[in-house]
Amino acid sequence: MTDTNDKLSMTRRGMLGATATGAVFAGTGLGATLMTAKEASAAANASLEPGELDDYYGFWSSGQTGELRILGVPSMREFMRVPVFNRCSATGWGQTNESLKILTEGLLPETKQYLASNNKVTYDNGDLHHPHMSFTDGTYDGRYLFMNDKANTRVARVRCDVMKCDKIIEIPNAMDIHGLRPQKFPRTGYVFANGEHEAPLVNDGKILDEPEQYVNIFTAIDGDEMKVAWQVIVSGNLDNTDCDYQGKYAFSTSYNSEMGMTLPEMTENELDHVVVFNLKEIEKAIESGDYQELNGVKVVDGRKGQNKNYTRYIPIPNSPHGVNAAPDKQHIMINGKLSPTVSVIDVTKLDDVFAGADERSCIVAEPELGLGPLHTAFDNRGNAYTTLFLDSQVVKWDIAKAIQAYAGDDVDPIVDKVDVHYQPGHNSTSMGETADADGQWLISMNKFSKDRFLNVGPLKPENEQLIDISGDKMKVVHDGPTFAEPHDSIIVRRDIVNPVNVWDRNDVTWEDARKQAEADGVNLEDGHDEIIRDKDDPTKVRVYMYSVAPTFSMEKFTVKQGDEVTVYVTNLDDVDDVTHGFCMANFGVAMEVAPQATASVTFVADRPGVHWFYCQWFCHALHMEMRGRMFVEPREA
Ligand code: RUQ
Ligand code: CUA
Repeated sequence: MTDTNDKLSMTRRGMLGATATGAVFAGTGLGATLMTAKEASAAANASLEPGELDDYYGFWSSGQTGELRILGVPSMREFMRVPVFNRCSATGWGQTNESLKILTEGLLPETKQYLASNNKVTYDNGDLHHPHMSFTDGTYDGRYLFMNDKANTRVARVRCDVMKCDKIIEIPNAMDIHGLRPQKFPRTGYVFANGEHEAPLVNDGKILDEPEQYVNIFTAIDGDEMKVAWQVIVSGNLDNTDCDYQGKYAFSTSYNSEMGMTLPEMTENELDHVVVFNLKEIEKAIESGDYQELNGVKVVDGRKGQNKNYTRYIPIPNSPHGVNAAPDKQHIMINGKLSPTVSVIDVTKLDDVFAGADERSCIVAEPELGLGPLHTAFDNRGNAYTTLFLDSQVVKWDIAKAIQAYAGDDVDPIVDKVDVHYQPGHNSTSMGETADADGQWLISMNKFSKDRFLNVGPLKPENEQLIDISGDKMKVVHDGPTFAEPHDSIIVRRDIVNPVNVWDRNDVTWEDARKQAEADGVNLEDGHDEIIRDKDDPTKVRVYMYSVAPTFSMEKFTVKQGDEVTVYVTNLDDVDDVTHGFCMANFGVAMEVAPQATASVTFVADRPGVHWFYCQWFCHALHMEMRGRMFVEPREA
């Protein structure tokens, strides 16, 4: 057993007694390793006893899987998968009427048309990179999580009270939303979203090889309304974004300032830039009418050379990637990627830059850290932690010392380096992207796992490592394999997140079902059991039933072949954790119905005969018996 494994196998309870002695023997039997009490207690905290609760919620993206995941930190146990941009077999996300409403109502008209021509009503894939929580006064407020879909240019919101997605909007004019961050101050407020890829401003098939006609689009979304507030046209591809703690500026890294289409063209220049957006000036432009309206959105021109105060382009070494605001509320880290440096912007110097000072005058440090810096996270002691993709390391560095070194002092800002396995992309620290950073844990999200786990074939999991950063030295304490492909995560103190245990019967999620039931004279709030044939369209049948473990209220119902059937199931159990499901076997229909929720699904009953529906969520000792029959009478000849 390795040193680390020995430590992890120690229990927190065991350690509590042991720490008093000052030093303890980790592991059992011969070959035990001596470690200090502090090390031991830190390592022990990473392993929880069965039944013990984590200190933090981790919200994870899932990349091309398209869902949001909830993990516990430090245990790294996965608690839940929240479907967002994907189709979920278990919950019926992408099939229930309630989810289809959310998945379709924010799509652009031309997208709906395109999908219809492919016999679809919505996309069933997505590429979710960046989950971020809403803020109030510079720290998480537990209201919402926002996330991007790079694959189909969407932004989604998840309600933290029920941990379900409630809004998805497609962003017009932009191509492929990548970087995303909520406004930190005074509150969210805006959600900033970067269009990654450039396109002709009017992209109607008339322009291909005229690079000067291509633009990129930065979008500010109203996070309360989930509507686009405004957009800015910029020069260069937008990668990641973040904003200050003053509510004045947002930042986007931009590679390909050349606006090239091929790799050699895109990496020609020595310098790319970070675009700084002046929120007040842009809002003024919207008020005063200095915008064009494109697809219903007010779009401000912030391209280079416009000589307006909407944007500034700060030269940064070639191809910067991550942007991270430090909890000191003053410094913004621009991660070099192709350059071994992180460029540090001092936000207090930006007013001068907008007043005409040299663009680079806001750079107060540019430490050389190692190869392939991608993202930076923070503790509450003035340190930054940057992932080095090419070096497969995380480097811990002192922000104040980096500033002194840039000013000419002979100091080395690098405090520590640790090997990670392998090729890290994002990292995140506990509360590290808020003013309440607490310097306890760091997750290194590594793109390759190679030899860290049993081989599962050519497609391997990613590896996320938990690193204890509470001491001077970083310490890797846990490997966590994950499936395709979490990019980013946030680690939120558990007292901030307070989901409910059962749904409120008045929840807005099934508003349409409630209205339909009302029109049909059915009371969803109590025992009900009705089959309603639509008066205007007699091929439409609505079946209302409820569930109380271990039965559906309906033992059988009859429809005609070819009927369009909508089944509404209301779960009248109000007991914590008694979720039912409704699966119509051989009809490709299944959905989750959580306690006190109503869910509905529509299908065409085009298979005559007896068909069983059953509860597909284990709910009771008699769960297998929780079933009923749909009888489909053959179409009259
Ligand atoms: S980006 S690995 Cu999609 Cu967040 Cu940097
Ligand atoms: Cu209800 Cu299983």
